[in-house]
Amino acid sequence: MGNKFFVIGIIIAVVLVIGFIVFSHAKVPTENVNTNTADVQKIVLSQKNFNYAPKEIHVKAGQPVSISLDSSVNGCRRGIIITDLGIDKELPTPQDTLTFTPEKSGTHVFTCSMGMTKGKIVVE
Ligand SMILES: [Cu+2]
Repeated sequence: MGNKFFVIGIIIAVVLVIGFIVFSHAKVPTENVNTNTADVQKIVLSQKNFNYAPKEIHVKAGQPVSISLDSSVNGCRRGIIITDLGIDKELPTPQDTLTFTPEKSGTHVFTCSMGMTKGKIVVE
C-alpha cells in the first residue's frame, strides 16, 4: 500500500521536473528573439531601371541590419557583395535575409554578384 503512494510521488516529481525543463527552455529563446527583432534595422531593396532602389541606404552602427530583396529584383542582383565587410551572399527569394552588424561609421559600396549594379550603405 505505501509503495503505491511512493510510485505516485515519484511520477509527480518526474512530471514536475520535465515541466520545469520544458518551460525554462521554451522561455529563454523567446526573450532573445524579442529583443533582437526590436533592434534590427530592416531594409527591403527593390529594382528600378536595372538599379537597386534605393541606391543608398542609411543605418546605425552597432545595431543589426537585415537586408532582403523584394520580388522585383532579378538575375545577378539577387546576390549582394559588400567587399569592405567581407559579405557575399545570394538571396534567392524575398524571404531570404542578409544580416550583419556594422561596427563603426563609414560608407561601404555594395554590388550585385557580378559587380555591375552598385549601391551605397552609409553607416552613421
Ligand atoms: Cu549584376
